[in-house]
Amino acid sequence: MALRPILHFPDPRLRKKALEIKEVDDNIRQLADDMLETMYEAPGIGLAATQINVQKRLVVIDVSEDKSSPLIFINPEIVEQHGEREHEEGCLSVPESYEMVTRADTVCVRALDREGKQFDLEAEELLATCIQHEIDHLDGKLFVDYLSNLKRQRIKKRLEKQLKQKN
Ligand code: GNR
Ligand code: NI
Repeated sequence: MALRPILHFPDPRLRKKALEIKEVDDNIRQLADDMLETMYEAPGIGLAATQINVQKRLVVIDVSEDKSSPLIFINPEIVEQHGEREHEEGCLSVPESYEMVTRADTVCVRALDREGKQFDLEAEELLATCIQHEIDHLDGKLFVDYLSNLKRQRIKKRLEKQLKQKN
């Protein structure tokens, strides 16, 4: 197991599109375990491989209260979606920003599990929001892209300033 550093907006590597995983092997399972460890340590409720600079379509999520329900999604796709709902979002790649984002209310996601077996999952509430947020990461998209240019610029300036102070 290993912790992996998380990229921060506006790092251009967060804009790369992740590639389909052709075979679910031990390397992919190891990557998923590292991502879960990194997510729990952060702490966060989800993590996409893009956030740790790996261009593979792999997402981990745990929205349970006691962090007892790790979910792994390989090559996730939304195959059905219904309604609209606003929810406050944050992102480990955009520290200390929390903003309302409108997304689908419920989704059906299709993915492969850690054995490479396909499954469908109906999601609502926080899980539905999180799945959409994570699939966006795989496509190089961030929740700040749904905000006004002004808000996004403010967040960018703040994070760039923080980065300079650290270096
Ligand atoms: O930890 C996280 N919380 C969260 C809250 C509302 C909507 C989405 C999220 S995902 C985020 C972790 C993260 O950045 N995943 O990419
Ligand atoms: Ni995120």
